[in-house]
Amino acid sequence: MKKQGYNPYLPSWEYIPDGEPYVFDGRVYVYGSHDYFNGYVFCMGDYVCWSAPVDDLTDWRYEGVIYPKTSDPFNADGSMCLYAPDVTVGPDGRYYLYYVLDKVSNVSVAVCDTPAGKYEFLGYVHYKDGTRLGDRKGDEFQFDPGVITENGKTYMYTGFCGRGDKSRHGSMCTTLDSDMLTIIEEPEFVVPGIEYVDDTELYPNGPSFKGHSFFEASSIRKIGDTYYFVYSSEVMHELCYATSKNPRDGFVYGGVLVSNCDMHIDTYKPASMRTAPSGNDHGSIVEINNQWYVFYHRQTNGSWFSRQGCAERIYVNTDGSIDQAEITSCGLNNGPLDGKGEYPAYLACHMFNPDGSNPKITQDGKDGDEVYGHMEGIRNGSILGYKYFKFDGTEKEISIKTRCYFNGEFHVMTAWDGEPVAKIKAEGTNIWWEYKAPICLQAGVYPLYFKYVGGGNPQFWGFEIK
Ligand code: FUB
Repeated sequence: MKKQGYNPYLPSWEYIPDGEPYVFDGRVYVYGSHDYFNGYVFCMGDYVCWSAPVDDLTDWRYEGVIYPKTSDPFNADGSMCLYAPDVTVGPDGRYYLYYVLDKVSNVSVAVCDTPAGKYEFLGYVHYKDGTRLGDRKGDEFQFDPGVITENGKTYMYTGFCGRGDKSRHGSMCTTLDSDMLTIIEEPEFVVPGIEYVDDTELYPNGPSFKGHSFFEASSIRKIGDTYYFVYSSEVMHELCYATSKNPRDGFVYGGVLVSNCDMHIDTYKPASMRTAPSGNDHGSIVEINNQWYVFYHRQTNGSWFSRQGCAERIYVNTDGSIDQAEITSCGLNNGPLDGKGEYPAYLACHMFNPDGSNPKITQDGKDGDEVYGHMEGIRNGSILGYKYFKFDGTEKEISIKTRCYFNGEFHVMTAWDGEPVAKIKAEGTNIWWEYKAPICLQAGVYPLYFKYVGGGNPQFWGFEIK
């Protein structure tokens, strides 16, 4: 079968959340945290990197471990986790990796001559007198650095603001010298946390952020002469953006870029309905071959600690605004998937039960085992959705593979609340077993949904359309 782009865009056994995508020398590199399958906390792994050529976003290459967690002098025993990193190219053309450890409020910096080689620890971001940022009395908590370098200066955005915590004001911008470590302009609050949206003295544009105040995941990009600050808001599942012409001041709320449960999207469901597990989110935007994408992550394995990178196409309007992208199964495919073909269950972008809970995408084996993901937690009324496909009207048969104890039917629909276009009877087996039914589809572009009607708990490997 022709290679296509999917969500998640990396193999289903890879768990890279907090993705920061960049194009360097004709390849897209994604820097992120490293979760484990069945992880019991966030970010249990070393930093690894993946890249793809800009002209084939289906061809991802594993670049290997770029930074072991024990490389940081504060973490020689490996007892802390590497949280969401970001990378920027310094004035010397080298690549600088910024991150925090999960239990330390200091920003660490590592450096490498190439985008995905072995990064070496360089130092901690510090004031001119050598005091580390985060250690000086009055310094606010340092978290999730997002960086951009221009004209010898690096603007670094950090912060984490929880509801009810008045000690946290918002995301702050700290300017660093060309050595990539020394502070030349002290932290300035740029986007308000939930406790300070109404503080117009601190944030003249604060009220524009109401309902979407800064929570975490600072990330920064520039389009033309405008800075786009991308962040995860107080509701966590959404990535929002704010814009300004000045990197240290004047940010105004722009909108939601994506929500990992498709909240707010009202084209195929009520705006408030969640069609996928909702959890924390982190990512950014990138232009690849003249097209813009938002990278974000989804919650896998029924857990917050096994997150996977996804991406959607976005469109920058002529006024600079960006509309919210729908979550899909297509990822970087730049269009719908082929109507005929075999599709593994883990490509589901929608999964929900009648009571609002969610079936889960999971995998057999242990972390690192290269086996395709499948779906579990399915019960009577569960709906699994895949979008979009381009059907040509010649499709004749649909088959599914299932296993486990159950007895029922999978209703195939082209809308989550639509009428079945096929019904596939299936029953429990010990191994993956195939069941088929004839199908007749109109030519066009639309999703496919599978609704389970019956008893027991089938596990779902995926489907094939011929
Ligand atoms: O991945 C660990 C933490 O979870 C990140 O630092 C946050 O942004 C959130 O995604």
